Amino acid sequence: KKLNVAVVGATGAVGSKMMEKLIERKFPIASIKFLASARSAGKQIEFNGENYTIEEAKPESFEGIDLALFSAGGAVSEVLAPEAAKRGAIVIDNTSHFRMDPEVPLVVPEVNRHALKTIPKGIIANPNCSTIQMVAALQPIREKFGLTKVVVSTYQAVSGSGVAAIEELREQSAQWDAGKNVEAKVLPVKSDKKHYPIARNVIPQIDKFTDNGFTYEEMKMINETKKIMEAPELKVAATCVRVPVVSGHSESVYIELEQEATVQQIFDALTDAPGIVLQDDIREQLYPMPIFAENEEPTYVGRIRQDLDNKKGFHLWIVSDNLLKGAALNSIQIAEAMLEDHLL
Ligand code: A2P
Ligand code: 11C
Repeated sequence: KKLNVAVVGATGAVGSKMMEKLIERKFPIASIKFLASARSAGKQIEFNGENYTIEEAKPESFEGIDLALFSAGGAVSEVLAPEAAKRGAIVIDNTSHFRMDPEVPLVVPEVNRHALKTIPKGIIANPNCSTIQMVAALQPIREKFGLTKVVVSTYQAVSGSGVAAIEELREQSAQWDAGKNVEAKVLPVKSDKKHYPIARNVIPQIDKFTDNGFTYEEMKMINETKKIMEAPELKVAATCVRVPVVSGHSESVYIELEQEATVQQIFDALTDAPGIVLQDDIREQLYPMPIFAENEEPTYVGRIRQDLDNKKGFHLWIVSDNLLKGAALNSIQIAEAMLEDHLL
């Protein structure tokens, strides 16, 4: 079966990776259109050796579309995802807008593929990038030993904040090297009051602050993990930090299991787990890093250690390309799973 596909936000950091993955994974496409804002309408975009004209995303753009991949920000999804669904498209939405809606499945296929069977609104949410790689790595461990607690600190790449943040890091690095003033306009959050340089810095703020002192990014990791794992009782805490890396989110994760386990048993649980590559040999100084993960599909896990005070406690280091497994790849994998299960 071939599908009529629309990519919304085609000019963005995630949209362009979606295009790459559609080609690389030979996704069955009958027709495809590329949508963005009015600013891009009329410009040419290349896909699989052919030129296409970018169109402004409007409700009518979705007539006849079977699959709409959204990555143009929450405000665009809020308005246009229901319009696409109303016209019969299945929407896979990369923004946070619908994720906590009980009628919208929030899916990482390796963890909760079964949730794709019921799509009351015609909309499926793709989780936050830092959540996806964490739950993908923890699920195989959880299946064997149970999971009661997760404490994570992230080291997140600037591409998570879009094309403008990637450019900002490049410009600031050049400004530093030229001995000029470093200008900050985008990070940590474009719409927040203050901006700080990311070049030669780390910023302990991703997204705005909520009323409880955690940021929205931290609350996304907490709430989305519980929803995807269908575990409201799971204890989760997160501290999310931006680092001057272009692509590849890293995470230091402490977990507590229901049952005692050994490091070897954790290794065994992760070996051959879908989408996971164990990268853990300290004698060879082998551990996951963004430079290994960039442009790669797997989630890499290493530095696995048993806690020194708690036999049920383990420390892990998890790295994945935030634009791939964290966004574009996971979205395409959702669509592939639906095709396989005859749901699309
Ligand atoms: P455009 O390039 O026309 O602004 P990123 O996350 O990398 O910043 O990319 C955001 C994506 O969302 C871009 O493709 C951008 O298109 C798109 N976008 C932004 N605003 C709108 C809008 N109002 N309607 C449709 N697409 C939009
Ligand atoms: C970041 N995780 O790295 C964010 C980007 O909810 O989809 C994705 C935000 C989201 O900035």
